[in-house]
Amino acid sequence: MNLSGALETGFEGLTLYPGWIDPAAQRALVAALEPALAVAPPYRPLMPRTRKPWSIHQTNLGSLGWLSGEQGYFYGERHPVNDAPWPALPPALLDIWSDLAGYEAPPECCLVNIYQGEKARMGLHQDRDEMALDAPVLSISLGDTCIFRVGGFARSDRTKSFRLASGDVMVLGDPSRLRFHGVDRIIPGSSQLLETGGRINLTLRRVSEPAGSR
Ligand code: MD3
Ligand code: FE
Repeated sequence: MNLSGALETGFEGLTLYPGWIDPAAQRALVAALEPALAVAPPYRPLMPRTRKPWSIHQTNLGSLGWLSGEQGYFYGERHPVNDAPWPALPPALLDIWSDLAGYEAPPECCLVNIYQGEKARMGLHQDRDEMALDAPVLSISLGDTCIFRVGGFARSDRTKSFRLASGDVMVLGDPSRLRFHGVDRIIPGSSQLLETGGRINLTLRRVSEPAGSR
């Protein structure tokens, strides 16, 4: 698909590329994730204040992983359970970033969010733990379709809902980078990609300002 496949979302800087990753490439991505998830097994993060487990499982790929723990939200170089360094970013993910991010430096983090079952969701939040806020966030959806919600810059601002299906890529850049967003629910059985059902979201982020910038 070319860039004209991009869909206007009504929010400047927020672009949806429906079906950007074709079915064969989606299967290849899932196959590339398998050995990485063996090195960095998905775990259930804990909410910083309440220490309640999230409804989803997470893990990371890349030089820095996004973590949620008693200390709050932060980036770290090692898996919180097995202390191993995160596995490398698969070349296919670096290619998608080069094609769509329009940013001079590669991503440092791929947060893997795994939604399994009726209760899996992600509450309304902002992505603001990165120093490179000039870099976009790139989100890849695999497996079951989700109902995704985007709002404004305050939690109480009105929101708009979208569906994200398997193979869709979304780019969240300036001036939408700090919009509130969340995942309301997954539509069970909407994709056959994952043997176990559910949805995998891959969120690519640049964390640190590239050397020599500014
Ligand atoms: C809109 N993940 O990991 S990705 C996250 O589908 C996260 O699992 C969701 O939010 C998921 O932080 C949504 C899409 C996304 C990411 C960042 C955004 C949408 C965004 C930043 C601003 C606006
Ligand atoms: Fe987010």
